[in-house]
Amino acid sequence: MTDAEHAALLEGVTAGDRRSLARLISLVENADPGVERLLAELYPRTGGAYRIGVTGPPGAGKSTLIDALVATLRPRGTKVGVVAVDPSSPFTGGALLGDRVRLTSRTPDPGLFFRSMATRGSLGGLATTASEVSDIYDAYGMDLVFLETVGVGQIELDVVAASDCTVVVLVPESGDEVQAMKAGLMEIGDLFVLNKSDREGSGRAAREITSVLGLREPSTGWRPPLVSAVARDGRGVTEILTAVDAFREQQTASGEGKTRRKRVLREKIREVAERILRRQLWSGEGETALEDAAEAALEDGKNPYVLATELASRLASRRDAESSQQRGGRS
Ligand SMILES: Nc1nc2c(ncn2[C@@H]2O[C@H](COP(=O)(O)OP(=O)(O)OP(=O)(O)O)[C@@H](O)[C@H]2O)c(=O)[nH]1
Ligand SMILES: [Mg+2]
Repeated sequence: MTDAEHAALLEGVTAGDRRSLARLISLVENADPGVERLLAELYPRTGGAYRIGVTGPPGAGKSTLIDALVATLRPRGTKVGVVAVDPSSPFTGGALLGDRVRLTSRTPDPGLFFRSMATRGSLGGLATTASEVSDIYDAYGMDLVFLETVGVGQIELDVVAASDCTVVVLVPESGDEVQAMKAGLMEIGDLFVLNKSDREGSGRAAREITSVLGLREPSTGWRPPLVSAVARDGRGVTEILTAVDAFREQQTASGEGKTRRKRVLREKIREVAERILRRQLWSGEGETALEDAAEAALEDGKNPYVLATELASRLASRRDAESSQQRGGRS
């Protein structure tokens, strides 16, 4: 990318141009080598967007809930970006609840953007990519970012760990499982939603979930509330937004939000630094040396563990030499 293209792209994103937004997100997803510089230049524009992670068992209604939230938030003027990791159902942009709100006009809404990402094929580490996409939304001018992921594995949990507030969506059928889930989902939620409350058994499930939540030690002065919802009809949405606001205020007042933010930043810096190092390692002769090592292992029966150890120290000393050269060049 030329400097002019680079500048035009950044200009486009901060001016609210959707095509620039989509383009930059693609560069981040592909872990394009120039992307750290672009993100670094965007960073001063961030800080305005609140990030809400939405997780829970498959099919709990996470996407439907985000759609319902969007249908309530957009008419209020709140600008929303959504990142969904491996969604099996499409987002409607609130259009399903379009009887109440008209979001189905032909011109795309500049204050709403959805992006889906596949677990497989993300080159930069999924949690990092999701958090970088959030930064881009933030710089674009979004007020809220939703990160949707199925709460099943570590990668997914890492995604929500990078959010300011984590919403765990459960369904009445989860009632029997909550005891077992205590160690996982039940621990990461700042707010719990019992979706599909129109179904049988929702009262009992609500009591069970509440009792498990009651056991949780509110070490940070916040006891996660449970909100009953019927996402398909938009029921419970206002209550969820109120609870998020209350959490947000509590986090600011207690200083807990800052502690969390630091943890998120530490992980971000670690991940990006690792990505840069990895890219530098395998650039140029790194890749050739790797090819030679594989050849030696296969054809000459050399020990791959020994080869890897030798290669690692060669690459490390090459890096040292390069960086001292750079230092010398600059002074
Ligand atoms: N009865 C009932 N069904 C609902 C409700 N909310 C969502 N559903 C239905 O549940 C199904 C799954 O909803 P999704 O929003 O795709 O669920 P999800 O959690 O995003 O699913 P994954 O992304 O695949 O994990 C859909 O058929 C929805 O119409 C609700 O409040 N009540
Ligand atoms: Mg979904």
